[in-house]
Amino acid sequence: MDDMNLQEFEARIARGEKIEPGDWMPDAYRKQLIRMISQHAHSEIIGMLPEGVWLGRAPTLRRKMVLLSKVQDEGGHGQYLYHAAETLGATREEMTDALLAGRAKYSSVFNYPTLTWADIGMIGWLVDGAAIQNQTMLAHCSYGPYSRAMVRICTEETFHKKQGMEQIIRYARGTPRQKQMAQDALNRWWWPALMMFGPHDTASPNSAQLIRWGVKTKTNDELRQDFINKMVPDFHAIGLTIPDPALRYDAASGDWLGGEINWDEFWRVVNGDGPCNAERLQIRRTAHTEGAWVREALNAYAARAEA
Ligand code: BYC
Repeated sequence: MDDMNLQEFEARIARGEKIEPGDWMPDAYRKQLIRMISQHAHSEIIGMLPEGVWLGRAPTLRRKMVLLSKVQDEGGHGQYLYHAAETLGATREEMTDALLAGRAKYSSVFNYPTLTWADIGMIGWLVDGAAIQNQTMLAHCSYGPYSRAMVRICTEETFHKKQGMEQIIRYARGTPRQKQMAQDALNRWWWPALMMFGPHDTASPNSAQLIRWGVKTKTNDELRQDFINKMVPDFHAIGLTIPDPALRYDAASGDWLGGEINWDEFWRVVNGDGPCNAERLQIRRTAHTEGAWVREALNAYAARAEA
């Protein structure tokens, strides 16, 4: 019976149909999606922190309003994604507990500090840009609720990327000090942004299954290369230098080829030992404790409404 279900499931994916919450799905598909969507949700929530610390230090009212709106959007993305994971049987409590206990993963990039205002522009352009590269693919993924969440998220991420681009272009064309700030920010964020795409395909245990079942349609390395090819000419056009001495254009493939990512650093950060991992989790734990009264009030209201 399971074999027949599996055949039909794979045939549906091959026809480009979406798998919906009540549909039959292999247990491994459900587990992969819960893993990936919950990690993605945590990334959105933790991702509010590096930018959130600059809300009180934005240089103008306009910049502050834009940043506030972006950070709120990220919180909303986390909500859509937790809901998408709930449709697969994960509970919000389990996912939150895993994050707060340090058992859950979230994107490595958010464990780096934001040292200057230029980092805020660079996150918008580079980090949201990398996210769009990945998520435009996920908007076509085989699981309906995840793909629909991605469509909406990508629309908002496009605004995030544009506001970051606008800031960095302005700095790159500004005073020598502003240009240096933009360059320093690029130096800090280039490699962490490339790490967002995950390990090389040969070291990615999940990719084969995710590709087989239409969750991913491109590999980690393919997406990373597409991203590099897009970003290098943009940064060159505004006079910034990519912090990779090995970078060169390969006319045969049309690719910008670069040096190797520091994979020791990547795995250290993924496994909890990056510059800000402890701080990020501590802030989430404090927020969770301080928000206990809201959850209690909502539960009491729901219990009364049911009575
Ligand atoms: N960081 O087999 P692999 C945003 C883990 S937020 C940490 O290649 P997969 C934004 C991976 O989980 C956007 N961990 O995995 C928010 C796996 O561990 P487990 C964030 C990483 O799933 C606020 C192991 O390494 N985007 O845009 O095939 C402000 C082996 O990897 C990382 C998403 O979450 C990493 N960078 O591919 C601004 C997109 N890379 O679970 C912006 C959704 C790998 O086996 N996720 N690992 O223990 C994905 O597309 C994929 O899950 C990944 C990894 C490409 C990240």
